[in-house]
Amino acid sequence: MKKNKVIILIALIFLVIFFFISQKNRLPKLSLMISEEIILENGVRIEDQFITISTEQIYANPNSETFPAVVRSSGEKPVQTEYTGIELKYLLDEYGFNVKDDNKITFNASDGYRIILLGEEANQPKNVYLVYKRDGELLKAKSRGGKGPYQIVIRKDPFSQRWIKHVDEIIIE
Ligand SMILES: Nc1nc2c(c(=O)[nH]1)N[C@H]1C(S)=C(S)[C@@H](COP(=O)(O)O)O[C@H]1N2
Ligand SMILES: [Mo]
Repeated sequence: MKKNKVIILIALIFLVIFFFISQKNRLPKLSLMISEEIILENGVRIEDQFITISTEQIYANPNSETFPAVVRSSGEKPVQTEYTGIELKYLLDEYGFNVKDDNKITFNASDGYRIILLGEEANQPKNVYLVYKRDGELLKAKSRGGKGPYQIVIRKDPFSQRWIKHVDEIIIE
């Protein structure tokens, strides 16, 4: 009888440990919020559309590209690197949203950082990307000391203030 209780207790402890480890390794999802009345290609009309995109969907995105960039981190020398990501306008397009020049795009990060771009900037060819890899390695989440799992890279913007890290929400108005 007593032995059984001990076994159950040990199993429970393992379960709790396993639960916490799996929670810690879970990557944040990306939310897309389209807060404008839009009409999809199939004629469906939606208001305040809310879409959640999983990490798996981002990593497997067929529109992924790898491109070179120079990173200027504060207090360090510029570093030549390579990013892999999806051009923002193509990503939004996949979810039925065609960026217009006068759209306002707000990016929110898990640490409270926020930047706002105009649709115009996102529409410039090969300019605004949602990246998930740097030099071939997946960007780590903030909880694991990384800059990801997603970061916005604005190639035409040489200063990285607007290269928002840990993006978890994109709002289009
Ligand atoms: N989420 C988030 N992104 C951010 C910041 C921040 O504080 N939080 N700082 C910005 C600023 S001011 C700079 S200079 C760069 C710094 O990035 P790095 O030093 O990690 O390369 O990230 C930009 N993106
Ligand atoms: Mo900065």
